[in-house]
Amino acid sequence: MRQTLEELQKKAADEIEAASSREEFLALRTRYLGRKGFLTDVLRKLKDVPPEEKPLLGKLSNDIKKTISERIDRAIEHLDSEGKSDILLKETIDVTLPGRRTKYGKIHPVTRVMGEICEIFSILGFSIAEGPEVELDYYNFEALNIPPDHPARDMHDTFYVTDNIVLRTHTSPVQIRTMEKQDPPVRIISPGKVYRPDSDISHTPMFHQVEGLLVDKGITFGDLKGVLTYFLRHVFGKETVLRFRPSYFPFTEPSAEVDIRCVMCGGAGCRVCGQGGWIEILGSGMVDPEVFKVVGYDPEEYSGFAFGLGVERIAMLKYGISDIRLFFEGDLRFLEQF
Ligand code: 2NM
Repeated sequence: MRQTLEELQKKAADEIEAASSREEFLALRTRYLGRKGFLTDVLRKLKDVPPEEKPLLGKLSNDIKKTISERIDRAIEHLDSEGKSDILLKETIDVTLPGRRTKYGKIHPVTRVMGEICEIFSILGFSIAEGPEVELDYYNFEALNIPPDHPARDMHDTFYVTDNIVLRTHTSPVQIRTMEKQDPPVRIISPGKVYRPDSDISHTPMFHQVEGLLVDKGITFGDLKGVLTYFLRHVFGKETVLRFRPSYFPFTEPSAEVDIRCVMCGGAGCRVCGQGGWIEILGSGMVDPEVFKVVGYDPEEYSGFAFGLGVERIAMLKYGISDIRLFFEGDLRFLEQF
């Protein structure tokens, strides 16, 4: 019996020595110490040995059991800590490596030009007014001296929502709404989206406009010229040459369109200016007395000027972009350049 026990101890020691994985150690524990294990088997036979040998053999088998159990425990513990240091080694970070570059977004060129325009007018004391893009026919047309069947309605085709509701074709309705609510002096610009069913290299069904309105006592066409000259020289450079050309709008009288000397050819004639040497940049005029009457201003007491411009058009000229649709395609190769 003693010999069996000693052989068992030797065999267990060898097998523990040879094992290397957690699974193997656990299997060894079952094989030697489990309910049907070798050692349990031997211990069961202890009842058949002579009584005088029992204490010694009992102690020996308990010692062996304890030793095997401890060795397996230690081996597993060792394995665990080795595993942890393996992980720690593998997860080491080299803090001297350069970081990954973050891709920053860019401000959309239309947003950027719109911001620049607002900035210039805010220096001149204009504040920003906003209003709905889905607008009543009344504010979009009628209050602006454009009655139903007026030929000026053909000037801008319109998206109709219902008989009397439209997608605004310009931001002038914001100025009507402002004048309805507020007595003069008024000094506002209204930036925002407007809608017209056009589509080609210079028109999209939605585009951005900034309109301006200044009303006070004694405002003249000279004020209009001064403000618009200041504005355009800030956008296109202080040497910019301007031309005020008579025009017509239903809501202004007199009306003028403002041209700048072609930014591409300097006036010699090119593709951008259609060989004319001038580029039309905005529409303007003295607010028609009929519009003042609609909002309850006395045209004998007050006068004012208004203007409107397309933001994409200005951005195209500023950055030399030939197709307006590039602004709306979301192509990063285009957008990243701004
Ligand atoms: C333009 C050209 C000329 C304009 C007029 C008004 C209002 F509401 F005061 F009558 N707002 N905007 C106006 C005048 C707009 O855009 C080409």
